[in-house]
Amino acid sequence: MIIDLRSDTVTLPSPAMREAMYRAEVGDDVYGEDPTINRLQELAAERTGKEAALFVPTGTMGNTASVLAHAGRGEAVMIGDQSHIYRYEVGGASTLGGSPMYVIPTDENGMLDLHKIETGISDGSDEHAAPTALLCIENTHNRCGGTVLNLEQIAALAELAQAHNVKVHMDGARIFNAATALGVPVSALVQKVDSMMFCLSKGLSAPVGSMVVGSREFIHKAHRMRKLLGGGMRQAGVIAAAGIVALEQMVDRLVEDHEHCKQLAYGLADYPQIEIDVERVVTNIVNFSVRNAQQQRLTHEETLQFLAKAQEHGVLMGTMGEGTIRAVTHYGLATEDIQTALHGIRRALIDMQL
Ligand code: TLP
Repeated sequence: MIIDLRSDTVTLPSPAMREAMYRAEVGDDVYGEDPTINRLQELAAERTGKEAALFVPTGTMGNTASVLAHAGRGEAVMIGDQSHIYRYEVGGASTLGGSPMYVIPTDENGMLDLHKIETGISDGSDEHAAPTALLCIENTHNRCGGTVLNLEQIAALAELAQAHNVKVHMDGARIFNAATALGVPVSALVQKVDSMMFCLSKGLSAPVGSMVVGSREFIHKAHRMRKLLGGGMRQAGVIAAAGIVALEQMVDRLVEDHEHCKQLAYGLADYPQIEIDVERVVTNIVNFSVRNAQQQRLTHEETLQFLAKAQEHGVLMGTMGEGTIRAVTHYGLATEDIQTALHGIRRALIDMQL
């Protein structure tokens, strides 16, 4: 049996989702006539406390449509160097939108430096600099190990941006994990941002789909950008039906994924070869690295060998580069699976003579 900890994107739809997909009432969404999509969009807007929502096939399309809707050609997008939008979305803002990305460092908790933001914002008065239109933030933060931005941090970022007439977009692919960890409603976490994308297809376990939320006016623009990106989807109520189940039934169980992640982190911390900070594990992602007998962190090549060994022992994990390994807990994993995964990892360490 394989225990797949590569991502929460590997989750399979729940039986209730399959049933809902089978029974979904559908229509042509390009005419706005798919009742299931319309219901999902209303539900997403309501849960996040925003005026309107748009169903998109992927998180990447949701972020890209949002950035294109906020920032015009020649207007800069300010963004953290560890963010998903900057690292993993093929530079959409720049390649498609003609927006330069102004990159600032992300700290280890996914927070951006307020001073760097303030000094980096351009209001357009200097003809040498592209005026700043947008600040992008990420919550939870993927590369930082599922860390969470709290209400005060979000308020500080949003108020600073607003004071300079800069919009804020939140990549909230895992915002329900953030809300679970903080014990606050998602609506509170997005109240001060202009737009947010969240994924139905990660911890919430839907097979496909993400949502963009914001004001009615913004969603109208994002809709146009979705069209530009080829995202008109016709009878997609078949997949939106699973999204409704995701929002109605899969949010409250995220706490289980967080407990499993802590259990995994504490188990890993017992192995002397593993370098890990269990205190930083607050949601469903754990980052760690492996050290050899000389206390040196494994190189990228050695890390790949370790991951291949772990796979031989039934555990799949991923690498974030520079010797960092990522494991993600999710729906479909039981407490026993975490123990089994820990055994598999231990056997891989022994095989590698670490
Ligand atoms: N992240 C995926 C893949 O990049 C590997 C993962 O396994 O974590 N924002 C954040 C913070 C994300 O983590 C992801 C996906 C996205 C956006 C993009 O979502 P999709 O994959 O639906 O385009």
